[in-house]
Formats: sequence, C-alpha cells, structure tokens
Amino acid sequence: MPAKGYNNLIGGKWVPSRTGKTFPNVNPARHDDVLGEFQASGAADIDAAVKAAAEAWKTWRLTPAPARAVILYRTGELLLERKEQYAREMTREMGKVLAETRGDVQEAIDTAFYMAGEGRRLFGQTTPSELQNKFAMSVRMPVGVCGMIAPWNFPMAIPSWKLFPALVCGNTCVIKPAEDTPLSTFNLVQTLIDAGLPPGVVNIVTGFGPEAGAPLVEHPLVRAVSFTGSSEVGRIVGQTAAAHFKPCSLEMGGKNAMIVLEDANLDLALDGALWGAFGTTGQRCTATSRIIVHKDVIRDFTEELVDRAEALRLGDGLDPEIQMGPQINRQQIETSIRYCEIAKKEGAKILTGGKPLTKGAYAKGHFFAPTVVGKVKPGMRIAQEEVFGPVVSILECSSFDEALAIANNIQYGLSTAIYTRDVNRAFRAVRDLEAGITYVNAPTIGAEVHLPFGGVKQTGNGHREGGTGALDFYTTWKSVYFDYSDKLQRAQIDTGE
Ligand code: UN1
Repeated sequence: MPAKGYNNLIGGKWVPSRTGKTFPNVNPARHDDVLGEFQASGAADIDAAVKAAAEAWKTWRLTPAPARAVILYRTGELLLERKEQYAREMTREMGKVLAETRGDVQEAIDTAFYMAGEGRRLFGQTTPSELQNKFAMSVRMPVGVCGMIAPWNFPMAIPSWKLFPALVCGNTCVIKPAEDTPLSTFNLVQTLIDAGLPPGVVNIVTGFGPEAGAPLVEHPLVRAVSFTGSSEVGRIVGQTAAAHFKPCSLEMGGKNAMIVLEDANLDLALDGALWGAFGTTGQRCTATSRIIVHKDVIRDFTEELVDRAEALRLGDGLDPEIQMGPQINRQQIETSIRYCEIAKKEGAKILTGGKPLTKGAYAKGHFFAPTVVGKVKPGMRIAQEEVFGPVVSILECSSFDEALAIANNIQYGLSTAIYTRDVNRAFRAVRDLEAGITYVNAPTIGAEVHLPFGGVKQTGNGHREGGTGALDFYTTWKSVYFDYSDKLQRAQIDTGE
C-alpha cells in the first residue's frame, strides 16, 4: 500500500508543494513502517503561506484575546480525547516510548490550558503620568506573522510552546516542522482547526532547512522567528534574522551537568541519572550528559549506573515492556559512534555500550546501546560537546567547589541538577550554577510548561519559552498616553503643577 500523502496547509487549504517533490516519514524503530509522504517545499510555498498568514492577521489580531483563548481551551480538551492516538503516531514517527509520547502530548495539553488562561490576563501596566490630567499605560500588542522552526525530539510539545502563546497574543503563524517528525505537527494543527481556528491563522509548510527554513526566516512579512534546534543551525537563523532586525528566539544545545555529592541519596541519584541520561534516548536538549560525582562515592555510583544501563530494554517504543527507543536517524547514530571514538582517543573509557545495535530486530532501526563513559576529564571533547544520544560521561570531583567549577566550565547553560541533603550547598548551587534551569534532587529533564524554559551562554539568545517569558516574545509593548488637559503639556519641561 502506498504511504498516505500529506500536503502543506496554506490559507486553510491543503495544497501540494510547487516543487513537486516529497519525502517519506519513516519509523526509526522499523524502517518498513512509512507513516506518510510529506511535501519537500521551497521558497514559493513559504511565500504563499506567509502571505496567507499576513491576510489572516488582519482579522485575528482584532479577535478579542478571550475569544482566541476559547479555541485554545477547546484544543486542550480535544487533545485530551485524542491523546492515545497521537501518542502512538508520535512513537511511530519519532521512536520514544509510549509513556514519553503520552507525556509529549500532555505537555501540549498543559500549554493549551495555561495559554488559554492568558486570554483573560495578558496584563499590561498602568502608571502615573508626570503631568496632570494625563493617563499613562502600556499594553501588549501582537507582533504579526511569526515564523517557527521546530525540532524532532518533542514533535508536539515544542510546536505547542510556540503556537499557543503566539496565537493567544494575536499573531498568525507559519510553522515548518522537523523533516523527521511532521505528522505530530499536523495532528496538533488539525486539532486547532477542529477547535475552530479560522483559515490562515496557522499554516504548515514541510521540508528541509536550506530550502524551506531559510526563506521563512528571510521573508520580509515574517516579523518574528522562533527556532529550536542545534547551535550550528541556530547561529545561521540568528544571523539571518539579525540582518533583518527581526526578534528571534533561539533555543539550542546543552551539555547538562548533574552533580552528585558525597551526602546524596545515591539510589535516588541513580534513578535520576538513568532517566536524565537515557530518557528519550538522550535526545533532549535537557538530557543529563555529564555526571560530576564526588570521589568518595564515584566507584559505587559508576558500577551501579553501568548495571542499570545494561539492564535497560531497548526496542520499539510501542511495546510496553520497552524502556528506551531508537535514535531518530542514521546521522544521529553516526554522531554517537563518532563521539565514542573521540572519547577513547582522548583517554576516556567506554564502560558500557559505545556501539550501535544492528542484529535481529534491531537491524530494522537506528539503535544505539546506552553508553556510560568513565575517566572523563573536564577539557575533553566528550565533556564539552553535545552528543544528543544515549551517551553519558562521568567526571570525578573532590569538593563541592570543584564540582561547581566543572559544571560551569562549558559553553552551554540550559539545565543542571544537584543531589545533596545539605540545604546550604543546594542553595549555593542554585545561585552559582550557570544555567537557565537548576533541579535539586531531581534530574535535568522534566521542565513544566508554566515556568520559563531556556538557557544562558550559547544555549540561547536570552529569550524564554513557556511561562510568561513566551508572552514577552510574542507581544510587543505599546506605551499609551492620554492627555485630557486640553492644552499642550510638555513632558520633562512643564512641571505638571
Ligand atoms: C527539549 O529537549 O528540547 O524539560 C525540550 C524537559 C522537557 C522539554 C525538553 N519538558 O525535559
């Protein structure tokens, strides 16, 4: 049976790409399972989608925010009903296990309800004027057409972080999902449409970065750009947006550290390390990839982590017995292989894993063994560069201060964790770890949608998704002055007496 064909969504119509080309969406756990053929779009498709979004903006920006929010609320309710179906389709297109894809859909549901609530807030400010008979306030205004480029590791949650705040704030959108996972974005947007979203308010154009992503960032009618993905691509997106003076939110790499001090509950730290490093097959920007362990406990910790990593059951995430799915594609497998080679050459030791699994049922997918690397020194590339796979490094420290120094000796700054029972050291870690997120006695993954999400240093460019941070990106402040004195009053010159 030929795979189902999916078109772009432009101005409320499902239309094929003008390039005439398509690409397949393949299950990374089973290559004979093709979920569909999607459009390999180009600049002309982007242009049509952006123009449709600009047209739709004329009325959407005037739709009252509480009415926009009703659509989000209904979207949340429909997603709840469809959660199981969407989770199963997501496991097939992305590979992570069902419990996690249910969580991914849940994250979109949470974002829908949270942002629906914003429809009746979107607070501005009032403040006294320095002059008599004058009123001053600031209000949030929509930005206009927003261009969004989403990654494959959270194929529904991350598009929802971008779309839902943008929509409640009164923007219209063109989204390019990751080429590995377009179906989950289709499911999300179909739900918005079923909830009553008018045509053209959200448009989907599928395709690859250079052909479809680049023209979206460059398009003169796109007023703001939101990107989640690699630092390498983010640099190009940021530079392009800067050349057009466009606000641009970049959420990129991480090399997230977990500190395990000698007084930690070791069993809890091990649970956290296993989940943080191998949950989502290590393919989260928040994944635990450096574990900095105090010398007094490093032996026990490492032995136990290796045992637990070896006991993980790998396979097709649709099977409820499976604990870890495949990597997303061949290229990511090659990255994992390359970094294990680099680690060995640098003098580190692969304690378990370090290679792809290619035999039997694994032959049909992109599987890589859960990998623990020991004898890692802070300056090694394996300790500095993002792998984005199931590969975790263990580094030794002899004091709390040294642990902090190792954790901060990195170009990234997304998530961090510390395991200790000492409240003083926990608070110091919260203050001193250079990261957008710090967990105490919990792993580096698992951010909740109503708190700001993002990082410092080269993880991002200062913007935040989630929480009120998202509203700051998808609105622009307008300051409004009402003078009811019936005379010219000059600010800074007339005293207002
Ligand atoms: C990501 O990996 O890009 O905090 C997002 C977490 C998830 C989101 C991860 N809620 O791990």
